[in-house]
Amino acid sequence: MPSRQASARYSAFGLLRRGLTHRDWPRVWREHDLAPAYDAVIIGAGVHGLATAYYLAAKHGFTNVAVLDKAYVGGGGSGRNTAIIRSNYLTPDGVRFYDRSVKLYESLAAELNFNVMFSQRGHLTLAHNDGSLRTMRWRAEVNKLEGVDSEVIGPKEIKRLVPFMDVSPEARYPIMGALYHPPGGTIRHDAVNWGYARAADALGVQIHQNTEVIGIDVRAGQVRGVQTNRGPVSAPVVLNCTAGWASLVSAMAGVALPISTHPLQAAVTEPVKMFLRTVVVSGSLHVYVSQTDRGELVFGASTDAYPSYSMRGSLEFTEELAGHVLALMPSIAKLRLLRQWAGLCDMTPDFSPIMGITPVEGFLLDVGWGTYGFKAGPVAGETMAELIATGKTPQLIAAFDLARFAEGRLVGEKGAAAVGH
Ligand code: PYC
Repeated sequence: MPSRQASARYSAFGLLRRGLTHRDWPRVWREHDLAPAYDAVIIGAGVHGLATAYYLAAKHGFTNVAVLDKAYVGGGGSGRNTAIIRSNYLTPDGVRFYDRSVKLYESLAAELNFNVMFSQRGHLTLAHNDGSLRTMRWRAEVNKLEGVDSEVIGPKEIKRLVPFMDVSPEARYPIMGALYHPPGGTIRHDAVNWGYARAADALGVQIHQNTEVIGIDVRAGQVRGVQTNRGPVSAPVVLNCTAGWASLVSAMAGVALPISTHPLQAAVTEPVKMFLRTVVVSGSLHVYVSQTDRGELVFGASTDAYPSYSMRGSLEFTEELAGHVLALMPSIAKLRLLRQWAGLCDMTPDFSPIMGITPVEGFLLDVGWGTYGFKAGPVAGETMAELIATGKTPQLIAAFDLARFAEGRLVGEKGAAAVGH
């Protein structure tokens, strides 16, 4: 929890006074000189790195921690996703893990004293053929066994939830059913990043923006620290929490990762009156959509087919997205797209993350987050903080270790992690 002093800085009275006078707003997180040594260095100031720093300080009393980012807080995947939260995965390992994240998100606003705008509006994954329907049933059964609220529903119930959807057999891609997951929904991703950053800062963690790691020091099989564009820093623990550059950063420590990096594009329309309450996903049509509180429709699709570090939008994406969306929702043909953007997705062979120890002692991983990283931020932070503080791998992430690729223990999550890949 934030300290009493920090809470006073953000009290309701303080908020009112500053709101009325527009003066004396405290910095949400501070700037610091880079110290020569820390107990732990976290690379990447996205939701994973910031959450790890926060839980290290809040739950384990570790505050001599630096979070380094080559750009700015939440400027990578944490600010470029479509902010969907859910736990309706396919494998028991996946379901348990993401369910813990949903639980942490449910109490996050109170925990951080920051409105993260979590809206549990329900999540629908449509099935347009027998194969998809079978996978939805499979997911629903695994979800129920793990205590997660999910069920397969038919066209009548879908129509009740999304009245404008054409659920008739005459639709171009008839909807045979859907996996309905009531606890799923959307969140305000920037607020989550800022909330964790503010709370970690208040507990004494140092956040260093514009601080690029350019080398990782390893001697006798043990990590010793990092080289940065602002000078060297020593630390017995270095955690790679990057997305997009995870394999390049790990290579600095001599650790090879089975990751290929692909851009994922998304787009948003002009705002219109609220008409879509639930999140709607169609794997077959490679599209997912939700409506924000401002009324914009946020769309995403599959990752670009080729590996790249480029974060630009493309006309091919817009054309394909429009075609797929209109097959599902012909009535929105006149809506105009306002913006499109891209984030980088580190894809692993089994569509599951890589978390935990590496052959280099003290060099830890929280990477390989594909298209599912934002929703895992809180649980990744909680479990990585526990690993750093106790030296023991929490059971919740044991299945996601790096060694699984060499030992043939893949966590086949493609049927639920992938949105049309
Ligand atoms: O897994 O829910 C998801 C997701 C949404 C956007 C990209 N992935």
